[in-house]
Amino acid sequence: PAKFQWDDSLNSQSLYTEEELAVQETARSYCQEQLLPRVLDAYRNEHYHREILSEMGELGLLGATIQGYGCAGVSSVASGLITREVERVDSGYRSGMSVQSSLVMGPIDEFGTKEQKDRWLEKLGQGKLVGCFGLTEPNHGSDPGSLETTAKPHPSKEGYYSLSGAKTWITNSPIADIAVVWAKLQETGKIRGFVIERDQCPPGTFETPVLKNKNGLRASVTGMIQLDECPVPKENMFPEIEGLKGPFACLNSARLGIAWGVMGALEDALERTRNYALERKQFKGNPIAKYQLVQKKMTDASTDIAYGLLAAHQVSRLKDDGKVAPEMISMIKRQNCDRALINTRHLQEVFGGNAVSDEYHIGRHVSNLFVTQTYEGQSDIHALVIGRAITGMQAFV
Ligand code: TGC
Ligand code: FAD
Repeated sequence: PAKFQWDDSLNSQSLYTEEELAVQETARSYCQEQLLPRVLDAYRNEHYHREILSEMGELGLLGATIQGYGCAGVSSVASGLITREVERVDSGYRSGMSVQSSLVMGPIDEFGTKEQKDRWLEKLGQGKLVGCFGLTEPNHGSDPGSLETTAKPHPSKEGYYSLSGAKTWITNSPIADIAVVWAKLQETGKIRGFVIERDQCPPGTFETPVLKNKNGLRASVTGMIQLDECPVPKENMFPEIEGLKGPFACLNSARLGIAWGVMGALEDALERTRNYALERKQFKGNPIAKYQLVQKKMTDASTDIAYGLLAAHQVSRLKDDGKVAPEMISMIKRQNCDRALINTRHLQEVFGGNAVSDEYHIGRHVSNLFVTQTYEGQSDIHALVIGRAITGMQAFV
């Protein structure tokens, strides 16, 4: 019989192609050598090192599934392996990357005109420009269909819309050069997507105050987008896509990335717990790894990682074959985020008092994983998306 590998219990590695494994290796080396040494400082000081996006761009990690524009054009599995490696270090680093790749480059690639793609995709892929994605508003999070930000013909600038409204909890907004913003077109009442360029906005029309003192995702930067009659050229609107389908199409990719990413965070938590439990001795000199209750916590985590990776792999292959249903993505986003949060919370106990020190990294993962369970559709919302597909009845309203 084959030997059981505790760090890949159901041998998910055997499902990846040579190219996918090479991409994973590139991402892993970068993350362990370049990101891990920075994360404690970033987390303590709530500071996002902007240059990370440039470094990721140089390695081809941004917009990795996009064909052309200097992007890597790899499979959704390879892209998932990148997010897994980044989030093995920190969910905030994965967040900054996911927004850039899936939520900014994604819609430009999928819905943009040729001019829009030529203008922004390559620079975003290189990390020379930073993007953010504004859907959530102070009064509308789980229910983005009710958003209040409006776009109307600009009263004094021919060929421009005027955008007004507020977005909140927006990853990357304080450092963004461009913002993909979803607003209701006054003429039709339909949601449309706009690309706003910071350097084209008159003072006071586009502000992105930072949201400080977060107790999770501190290694990423989060802010608002405040729009006060902000003039946006008509050619910066995505031409065809209308309604919630637009933002949700991008969210499908980002949510798939999160389903992979959180498994990386849980894998890191398990590895750190195992190392600690083998070293730490209590009661007659026994390593605490010898005790049944400690072993069960690690068994639960290992099982959920193995199942979560297999499910993410399956849904990614279906996506690339054009056979994915959004509810499949809801299922793995919800399940993997919930299991990652619950397991890291249990593993945290193995560290005893040391869990309180950030140098053991476990508390950081727990705080981050609460956020992953909340953004891009809180877990209960995804439960209702699946429930609707099972019963044919929506339970949101
Ligand atoms: P509903 O009637 O369900 O749908 C309206 C229209 O949208 C279409 N649609 C989808 N299309 C593609 N993929 C999906 N996943 C889709 N889900 C819905 C749907 O077919 C319909 O199209 P049409 O042609 O009929 O108009 O809309 P609803 O208003 O009932 O929505 C309910 C619900 C709960 C599903 C939805 O609003 C939801 O998912 N809420 C969660 C909100 C959310 O995920 N926000 C994310 C903000 S971005 C973010 O958090 C980034 S964090 C990133 C980081 O830092 O890493
Ligand atoms: P609410 O919608 O107020 O929900 C609160 C609770 O009520 C949840 O538990 C929810 O499940 C429950 N609930 C709501 N409605 C129902 C219902 N019908 N039935 C049952 N339960 C319900 N957004 C962006 O657009 N872009 C970003 O880049 C971005 N980045 C983020 C970064 C961070 C750090 C955070 C914390 C959030 C970010 N978000 C972003 C926002 C995120 O998507 C929202 O926080 C999330 O969608 C939940 O919305 P809400 O916070 O308004 O919660």
